[in-house]
Amino acid sequence: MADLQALHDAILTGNAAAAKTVTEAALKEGAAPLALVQDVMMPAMDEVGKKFEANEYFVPELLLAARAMKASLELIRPLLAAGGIEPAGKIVIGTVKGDLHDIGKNLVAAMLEGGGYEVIDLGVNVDPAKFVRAVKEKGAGIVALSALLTTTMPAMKTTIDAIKNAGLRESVKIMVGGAPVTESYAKEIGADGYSQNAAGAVTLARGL
Ligand code: B12
Repeated sequence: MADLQALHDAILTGNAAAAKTVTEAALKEGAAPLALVQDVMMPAMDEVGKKFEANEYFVPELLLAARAMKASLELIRPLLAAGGIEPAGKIVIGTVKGDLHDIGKNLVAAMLEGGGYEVIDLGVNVDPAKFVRAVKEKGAGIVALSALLTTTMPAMKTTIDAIKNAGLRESVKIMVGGAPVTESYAKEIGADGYSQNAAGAVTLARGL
């Protein structure tokens, strides 16, 4: 039985090699990929965040933890994406301007791919104009915006406004998410939907 506490600890201590080894072992033993993410890895990341708030961790520790999480996710992501059957539409996704956090966004992208969507991932720190261009060029039906900082949440509104000003608001649905984002904030900025997590993002996209 793979030691899931070891996976938790590997992320908490930023040990990418250990995170990879334990993830490999757990998957080989039949662990559910999404459960590993939600029940082990995300709680470890939350603990990292708490240590950062308490001044026990600083940016280097955040970076190491993120690297360990990514090493593990590299193995998990293809499994999440493999679930899909019918092509359901095109989704443009990105982390908004000023924000470099992409672990959650990448998970959402993988789940949407798994849900049968073609996902166009614009990366991090994405300018509103780049979202507008991608919607036009790719003919996407949904735009998904991610923000992890309270200071970059307003860039979600700026992006929605840019889509409106380009005359595209009627042709796309916009969903938003990220740790500081709430349902009421989503409504306030004129988004069509919000989900707290990656699994919910697929259900949300279907609804939209
Ligand atoms: C890892 C990390 C980093 C890494 C990011 C590496 C990377 N490649 O992503 C690095 C070191 C670069 C970093 C930098 C900074 N960070 Co940081 N970081 C974190 C940390 C510890 C984890 C984030 C994470 O990956 N979580 C795991 C993923 C899976 O969860 P998630 O992102 O929330 O995503 C889920 C949901 O939110 C949702 N979701 C996400 N996006 C979307 C989109 C849609 C459409 C939908 C539907 C759903 C959805 O689904 C996802 C999966 O279920 C958090 C603390 C925390 N626990 O959140 C701090 C945190 C976000 N960071 C913080 C800060 C302050 C910073 C810095 C300003 C630090 C500094 N002084 O430089 C910089 C900012 C850099 C920038 N301009 O963006 C603060 C933010 C505080 C605030 N009020 O805004 C936090 C909360 C830490 C803290 N407790 O203080 N950080």
